[in-house]
Amino acid sequence: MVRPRHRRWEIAEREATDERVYLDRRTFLRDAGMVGLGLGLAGCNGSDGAEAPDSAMRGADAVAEALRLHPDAYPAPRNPAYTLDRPLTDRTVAAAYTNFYEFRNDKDRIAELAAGLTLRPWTVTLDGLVEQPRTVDVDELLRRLPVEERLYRHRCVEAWAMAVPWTGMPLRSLVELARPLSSARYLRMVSFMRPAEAIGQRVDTWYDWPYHEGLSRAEATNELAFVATGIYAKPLPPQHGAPLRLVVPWKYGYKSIKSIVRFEFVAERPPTFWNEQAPNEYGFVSNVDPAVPHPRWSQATERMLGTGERRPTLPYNGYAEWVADLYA
Ligand SMILES: Nc1nc2c(c(=O)[nH]1)N[C@H]1C(S)=C(S)[C@@H](COP(=O)(O)O)O[C@H]1N2
Ligand SMILES: [Mo]
Repeated sequence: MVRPRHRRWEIAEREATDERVYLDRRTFLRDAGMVGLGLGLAGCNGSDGAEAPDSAMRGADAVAEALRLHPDAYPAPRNPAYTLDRPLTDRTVAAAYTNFYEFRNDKDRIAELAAGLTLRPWTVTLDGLVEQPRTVDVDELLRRLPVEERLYRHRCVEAWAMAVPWTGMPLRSLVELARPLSSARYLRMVSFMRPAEAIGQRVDTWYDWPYHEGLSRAEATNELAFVATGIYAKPLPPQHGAPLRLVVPWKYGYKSIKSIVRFEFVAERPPTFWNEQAPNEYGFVSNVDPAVPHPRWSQATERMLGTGERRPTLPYNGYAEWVADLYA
């Protein structure tokens, strides 16, 4: 997405790559059960310190468990209000072409690396300017809030696009559960911080981890704003942002923060991950707009994943009817 500007005290790209190979090897040793036996590499403990509990699950096991626990959610009833003007993107193509900087700053092997992220147990904290801060387990959320399927377009700022079925709940239902105070004008969302499991968080130290994003309260409670727990009628695979991620289809993809652990209500507009990296390239609002080019490329058209078809970019990614009022 963006080549970070290295500062002098930061790790050189060459060393970073070496460490990534090294860490990949450690992940392999752990998966093979060798780290605990003292056969692994020493001196490489994650700074989060927390050892995963015995019930912890990762990758395909966690996905299978989510499916077993929520048979009514996958598949969920499709909400007919959201229709597509293009065919659905092939599931395997979407699964193989993902941005997830916690693992890599390119798209190679993200699925494989993200499979090492512990997905259960997973709790979400709802706090900040709320009546009563609370922490809920993601399975509890799925039991409490009705889930539905929605077909949405997705547009990355890199000019690729896809069309996918998400399963989840309106963000608004989560906001209502949190009961924010009237002083809460923005919602800040934060991803996990687990350098021991996410190689990018150890190696790509020039980013301000954990990944963090934000919406105005009006955006967060717009009916389009969605929290996905599934895709293609199955629980999210790790690389798509399991166990739950934001989907705001009228904005560039980087606003749709993955693997969220915290929803914090705040009074002021919060700093956001990409805006801090490159403020001239990535704004806070970041609505899809064919008329505003990225400094290095045009946003007038987009390329569909899988087919390579070029389509004109639509204002608000085609969702003006829902959201244009918010910016009038
Ligand atoms: N935590 C986190 N969320 C993230 C990202 C990321 O690197 N880390 N990348 C964003 C970008 S740039 C895009 S385009 C979408 C990609 O979602 P997908 O992999 O499900 O297509 O996730 C967004 N959410
Ligand atoms: Mo993106």
